[in-house]
Amino acid sequence: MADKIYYPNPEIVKRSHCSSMEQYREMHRKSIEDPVKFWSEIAKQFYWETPAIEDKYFTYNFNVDKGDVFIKWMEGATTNISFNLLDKAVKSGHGDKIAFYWEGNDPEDYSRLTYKKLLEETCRFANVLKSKGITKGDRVVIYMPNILEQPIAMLACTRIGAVHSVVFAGYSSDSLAERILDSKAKVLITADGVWRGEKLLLLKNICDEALEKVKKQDYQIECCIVVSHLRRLNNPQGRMNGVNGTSNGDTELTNVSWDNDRDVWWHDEMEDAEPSCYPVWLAAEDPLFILYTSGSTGKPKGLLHTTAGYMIFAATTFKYVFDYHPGDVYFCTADIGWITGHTYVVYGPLGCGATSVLFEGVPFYPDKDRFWKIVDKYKVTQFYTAPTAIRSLMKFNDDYVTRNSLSTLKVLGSVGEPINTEAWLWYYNIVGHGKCSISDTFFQTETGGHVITPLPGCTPMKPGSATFPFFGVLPELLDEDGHIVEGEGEGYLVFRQPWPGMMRTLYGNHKRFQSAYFERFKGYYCTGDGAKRDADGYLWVTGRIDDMLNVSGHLMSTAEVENVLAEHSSVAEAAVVSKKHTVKGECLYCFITPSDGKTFDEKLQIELKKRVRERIGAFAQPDVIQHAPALPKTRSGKIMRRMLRKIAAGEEDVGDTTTLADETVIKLLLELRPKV
Ligand code: 6R9
Repeated sequence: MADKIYYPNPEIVKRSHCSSMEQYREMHRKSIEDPVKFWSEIAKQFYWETPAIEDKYFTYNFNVDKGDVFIKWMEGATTNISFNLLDKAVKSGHGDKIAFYWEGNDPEDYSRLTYKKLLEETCRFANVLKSKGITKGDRVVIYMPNILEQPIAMLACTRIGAVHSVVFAGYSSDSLAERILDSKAKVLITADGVWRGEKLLLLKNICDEALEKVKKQDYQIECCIVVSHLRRLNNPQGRMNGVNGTSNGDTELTNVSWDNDRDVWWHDEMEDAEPSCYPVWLAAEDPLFILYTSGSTGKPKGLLHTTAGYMIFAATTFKYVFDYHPGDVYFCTADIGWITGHTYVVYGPLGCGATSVLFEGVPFYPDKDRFWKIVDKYKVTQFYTAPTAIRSLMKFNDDYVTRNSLSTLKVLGSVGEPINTEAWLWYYNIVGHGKCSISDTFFQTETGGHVITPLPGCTPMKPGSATFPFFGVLPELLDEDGHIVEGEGEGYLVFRQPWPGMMRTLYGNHKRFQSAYFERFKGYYCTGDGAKRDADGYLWVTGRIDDMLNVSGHLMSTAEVENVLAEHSSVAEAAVVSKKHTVKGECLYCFITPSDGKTFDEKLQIELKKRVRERIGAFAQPDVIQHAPALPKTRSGKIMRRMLRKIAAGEEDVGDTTTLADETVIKLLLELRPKV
């Protein structure tokens, strides 16, 4: 662990919301000792149609032995998120403030949206949804790139109490179909396509495939609303549909397949829609959204977040963790399809009336300094990205960074996986010129918002440590037997009590919610991550301790990849483990036992990689596929992944093999290991 401590720049301390560790400790203590007082004070900044019932402000049970797990904040209160984020800003005279600067894949494509316009568009689209029969509680799936219609669609759902389920637009048609089916969505919202660097993704075609698959399962959505995005791009390359190479000018794309009974264009629907829509007042615990995350059994988990608690937690973490002040311009590079995008592109910033940059493209297009160009173009003060992006950018000459000024930056955020010291130092010194605070934010789709993080104006930073808990969060480290590890040590990272923004259940499966998160250690929420606490009390999240992989910040389970591999007719069995990767953090290393025991060739490897890409998404493509005539198994048939991990890591000694049914397997696997 790096011992050097980096203190916040006095300029940042001076303006910050929390400017000393004493203040942080005091606020944290109050938030734990009296959560009701702490959060009800914060809740005053929001509009409540009806107030919460005082003695029911916060109730929960984390202990499965005492009954069902539940978490409730602000019972009795009713509100509407879009009203709080938009109407309030407009009513208080900030209607002309920019909510989003939109920066397209191509630098020639950009636009902006004020709070007033965002409210109007949100209301219009809420009316469109109503016209399609959507009412409170109905599920709406959104499969879109980072374009302005995405936050509009999400906020329109919140306007009328519909539950959005955003599916990251890098997921395959299979993954999309699975999520549509699981949530029984009525409407799907998408775009014709999107450019990512020089690659064109035809999203509507992927939706068509998904909807075909859904139909085969006897389910049908009622309507698919399509944004005609490619057509409006300024850059001629963007306007081309790329498939048959014809420019479409102002006409709609000819080769977007269309089902007249089901598909409608967004712009046609919006044309006559009313720009106002009275908000539906929702109960504090009414569902807000579902967001799927990988589960260790392979089947994705639809995490459910609710209204009031999520809203106040998103805004509060945003304000403190990025030390947001009016006039700042904030830029988060995440895709809205992930929790980081939900909380820190949409709900958190808008909840604070902030101005954000929404970026559609990739860090390397048209050149390797795209992020830094955007920072200078919009005078960004807070920049938030993932370690995998930092690692891939630091491989290039520093000149790509230093030829831009970056002088407006104050806070640099990191999220998605542990950030290694080298990447932290590069971020701090080269991007931040040694004067910015780094917020290494630990959180999960489950936690809704930041739970362990430094605060820019007070926390002395240690490279690679997410440092201390946010307000309302009480972490513990537990050993195998569930005993609390006091002081310096290592263990399972768990939380002892809920904070307002954490998930409430798995959609339609409360049993699985309890068994996945609350069975292992009674009375605690178990994150699935391991962590260390050093002598100064700093927390260092070390990574997943379950069968999960984190590839470039995308979480997936070994089981889901193994299931896809094993479906191939030439595969008898598959085992997947994670291997360290310099840019992606981790990558997939797969062991394959061919059905006939021997046929393992290049063709099979290509087919398997393609299959994983198609079934899960491009980000899940395995890096290594190794021939495994047999897998190391215990006598009871359990695959010993710990040995496979060592083989994948290039080690010769896999440890104790005496529990194996056949010890010779290891020698064979070591011999067959490809040179990578
Ligand atoms: C926000 C997000 C959650 C998992 C989490 C952990 C890893 C995220 C981290 C981090 C160390 C950080 N993780 N941030 N590990 N330091 N700052 O990524 O949500 O996609 O649900 O992934 O990501 O392993 O459990 P999600």
